[in-house]
Amino acid sequence: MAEITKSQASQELDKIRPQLNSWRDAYYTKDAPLVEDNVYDKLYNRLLELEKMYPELVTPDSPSQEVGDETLPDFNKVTHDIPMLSMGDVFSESELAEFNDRIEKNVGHEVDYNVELKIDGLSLSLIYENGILVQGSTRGNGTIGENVTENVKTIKDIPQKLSRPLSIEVRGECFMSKKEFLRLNQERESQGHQVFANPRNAAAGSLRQLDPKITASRKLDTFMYTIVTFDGLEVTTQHQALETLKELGFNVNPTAQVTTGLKGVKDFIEHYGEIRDDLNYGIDGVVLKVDDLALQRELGNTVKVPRWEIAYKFPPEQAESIVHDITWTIGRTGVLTPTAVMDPVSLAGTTVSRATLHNEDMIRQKDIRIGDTVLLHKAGDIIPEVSQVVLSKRPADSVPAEIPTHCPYCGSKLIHLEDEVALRCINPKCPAQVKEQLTHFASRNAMNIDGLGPKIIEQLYTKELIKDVADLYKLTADDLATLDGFKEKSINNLLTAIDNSKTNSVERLLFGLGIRHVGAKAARILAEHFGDLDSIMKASSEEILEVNTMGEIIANSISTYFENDDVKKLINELKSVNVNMNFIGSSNSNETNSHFTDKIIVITGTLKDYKRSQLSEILENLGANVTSSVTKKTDILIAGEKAGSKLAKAQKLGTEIIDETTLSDYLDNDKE
Ligand code: 1X8
Repeated sequence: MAEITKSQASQELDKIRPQLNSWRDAYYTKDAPLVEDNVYDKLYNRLLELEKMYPELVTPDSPSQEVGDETLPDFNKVTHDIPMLSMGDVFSESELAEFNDRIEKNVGHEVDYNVELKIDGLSLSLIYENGILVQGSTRGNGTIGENVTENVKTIKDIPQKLSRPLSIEVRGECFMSKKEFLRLNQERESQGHQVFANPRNAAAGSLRQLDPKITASRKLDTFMYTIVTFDGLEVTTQHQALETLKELGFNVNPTAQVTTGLKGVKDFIEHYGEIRDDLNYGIDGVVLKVDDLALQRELGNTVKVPRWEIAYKFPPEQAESIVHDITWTIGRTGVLTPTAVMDPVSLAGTTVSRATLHNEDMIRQKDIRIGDTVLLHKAGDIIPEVSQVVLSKRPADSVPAEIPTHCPYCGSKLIHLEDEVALRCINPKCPAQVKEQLTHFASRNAMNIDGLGPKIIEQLYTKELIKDVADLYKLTADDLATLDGFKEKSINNLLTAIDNSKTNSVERLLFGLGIRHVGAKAARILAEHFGDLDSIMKASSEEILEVNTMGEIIANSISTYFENDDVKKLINELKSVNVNMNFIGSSNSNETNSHFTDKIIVITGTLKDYKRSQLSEILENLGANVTSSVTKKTDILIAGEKAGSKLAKAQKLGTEIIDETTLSDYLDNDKE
């Protein structure tokens, strides 16, 4: 590193500190980061470097002097009697070896480590009295955290009562699964709300809610990993602590291993570095803990971090590409979403050529322009995103990206509803929106019309054979014969599928209409409660509010929707073509059901048509649980080419084994 003078260092520090503080504020108090972790880390490390060079320049309010995290002003505070420390981190195997050397020198011999995954969530402390949950709190600044007890009580995998009447404090990580994160963001995007940048921010934003109902509506999970006070428990090692936590009723991450010295650590890091895309939760590294608790106490803590544990952080997976275009796609509720179209690059296991830019604000904040070279990463290991523009590579003639003022599909003026960040087209006849609505109506969880996907809808709409969902039921064989590639068999199949959908239980119709805020689940609850569509249409917002879990937003949205004369006309047309308007019951419900629903699935070998992470996502969306190793519990092994030991094991256990062709057949049946 180049030496710099004290006055240069001081000038640089004056720039770095406010920058870091504003990033920290956005990250911790607003749960909306402005930059990627590694961009923050890099500047933070520069701060440490300069302060190390000139310790006299350290100020009491420097970001380096804080333990981390802030608390929201609206929450009651709790004091952590035993501080929730952060952890030292290292970024290379050589630094890991230095950590191990220090320990061995201190102790005088090799030690056992418990190696655990570092979960990308937020730390949580839980206090039980006589086995009953009495307090849940966030880490806050390590000493003072936020009291989130009522919110914590809505998290399903946290026991309200332990299997034994102990008075103890335990700690762990609260996180949102990738699947729930995708669901929540889809919902938020369609409602015009700002999407969460990654599962960790979504978890923080969901836990740190003044209204516990909101926390309850977002599925949060936990992995607990520390017993802080033992209340007579006979536990002498970290791995016993994990076993005990499990016995007491907590969710414990199943991957932890004990290893002597650093022997097994490299393999552990390598393995989970490779399969992290396949896990349903985000991890950002691996934690090494001295296994022997007595030894932990002996080693003690420095001012900020324990000496007996360290986090190895995975390197960020990044790639560079050039933005050729920024396109705006429209959803069925009229929200326009910008996407950067780029040269294809390989990033964390998949080829990426598009990245969502979420909304106008993000384009402005990051000043992303056509022609820019950008750094890409995957948010929460899944969604390709632009981290930042490489300004040094910006062309001289570059101009800021244009934000459309009119709908690219119908030309109507775009607006922001209330104080939404999203740009919306509010023309109900906008062809792009209508096509999206038709596609939604036919989709699996709605009317489930097999074979009626976006491409066919596009043709039907362009040929003016359909303009709304009622027209689907008036299509004839002659109409369908005009579609590309449609012959007798395909015509009959589609007509039968459309005809069959008339007998669906009414929640499918209710969801398929695409009423704002009415998801598949709300539709089912309403259908079950009211029994038929007429009763729902007649219900006042007050009557809807009386239904369990329905809030004001849904209630108002439903009554407003059905007040509309065009909607009334549409429902009458659907009635006249005999679309069922009654609740039939769960056998015909809109819950996903496929060959893979509720199955525990392992994927192995090389697949031709699917990236592993994409396939995992598809299967998880069908309700499957994709795991990494074959055990007695595994229901299905999907075996690609060159499948090795996992295939042998599945054969031995008699597990159902599916090759790629069979897989495609099942998925084709499940589609649309
Ligand atoms: C933070 C985390 C720890 C563990 C997993 N995920 C984390 N984010 C673990 O110990 N398995 S420990 C920790 C901390 O001490 N700050």
